[in-house]
Amino acid sequence: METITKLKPILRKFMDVRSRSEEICQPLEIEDYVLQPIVDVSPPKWHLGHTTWFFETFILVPNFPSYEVFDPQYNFVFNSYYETIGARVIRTDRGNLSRPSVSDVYRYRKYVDGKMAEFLNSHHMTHSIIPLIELGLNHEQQHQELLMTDIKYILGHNPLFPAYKKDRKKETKTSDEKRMLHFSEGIYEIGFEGPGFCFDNEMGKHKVYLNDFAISNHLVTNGEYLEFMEAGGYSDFRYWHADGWNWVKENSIKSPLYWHKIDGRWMHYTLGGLQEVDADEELCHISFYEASAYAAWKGMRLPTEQEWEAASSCFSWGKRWEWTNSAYLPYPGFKKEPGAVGEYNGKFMINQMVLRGASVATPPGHSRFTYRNFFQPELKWQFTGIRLAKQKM
Ligand code: AVJ
Ligand code: FE
Repeated sequence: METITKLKPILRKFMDVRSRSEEICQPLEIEDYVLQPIVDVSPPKWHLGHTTWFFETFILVPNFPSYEVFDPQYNFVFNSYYETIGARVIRTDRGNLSRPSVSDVYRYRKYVDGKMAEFLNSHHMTHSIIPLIELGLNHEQQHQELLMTDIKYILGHNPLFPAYKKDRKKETKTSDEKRMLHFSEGIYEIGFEGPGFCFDNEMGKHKVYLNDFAISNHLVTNGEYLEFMEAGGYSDFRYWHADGWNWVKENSIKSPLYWHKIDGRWMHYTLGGLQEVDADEELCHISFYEASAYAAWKGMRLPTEQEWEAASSCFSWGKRWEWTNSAYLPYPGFKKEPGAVGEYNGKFMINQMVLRGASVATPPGHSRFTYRNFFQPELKWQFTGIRLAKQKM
């Protein structure tokens, strides 16, 4: 057997990413692995299986002739949305599966990891396959973030508010002095330019014209958002989009997700358990509708994704995904890859908003300033926050 130090870099990276997903699940009890409390939350067990299925389906089956699939039925359970790959369990039913069991899924991971190691050391592993492996690894990292988000939702909607990790340390607060950063109108370059990995939705690099704008160097805090709540922000239609206003009324929305008023004090569920809301901490878990309404109440707006990208080297980011005022659309010259991986991003470029940055749940090194995350405007279970912008007068 080779020693760890002699592993190929790609195999080392593979093992690091794969083991991280399992580490995230370490604090869970078996029962936590199976729940799907809302359609957007997938059971942790499903994330572990689906990311494994991705390597099996897109790397091993097409490229490793001796490979035998672990279980031919798994394709139906762990295919997320690839029409090219065929029929699958409907998304709302992911939480109704007691089988494959958690231990089956861990055995599946071990089997595929072993075969991937064999494959990466074999002559079947060629240079042209590297981008697909990078995609598989970045895909698993995206699911690591989703795992954290979904675990928080599962535990945070249990009436006992169990902590994910009791000794979880509190987030550090930003100490930068708050101010608006001013940018002059002109041509800016947007999009990814190598080297390294990026998703297809970040390509290709292109020019945009931006008018003068100002963007905040900090994120909105809980205390600032509380002022909006106490000023009646949730009951004044003037700040809301029509869709947002309907959503507030239909769902009786009154606060960010995980907030509870207990004995007259605002508490919120955190991965360390229920805690008092800290006024100085960056606000988290709000929808695009809320972000947008808050900005309107302030007499400002959200930045566009192009403004955000152009300004991003001048502020710190990475603790909250930041809602932008940009619809998730293809960049000029966007091309879908042929085959199933062409379904990865492109077909979702409708009815979603772009988020920029990264969050406390993002694996280190996974994001970059050109990264485009995207969700529907009413979703608030991701670690989302608000950065304000305005036109320079
Ligand atoms: C980029 C986070 C919106 O959640 O579907 C996972 C990530 N893509 N598997 C999503 C993703 C394929 C994607 N988001
Ligand atoms: Fe996926």
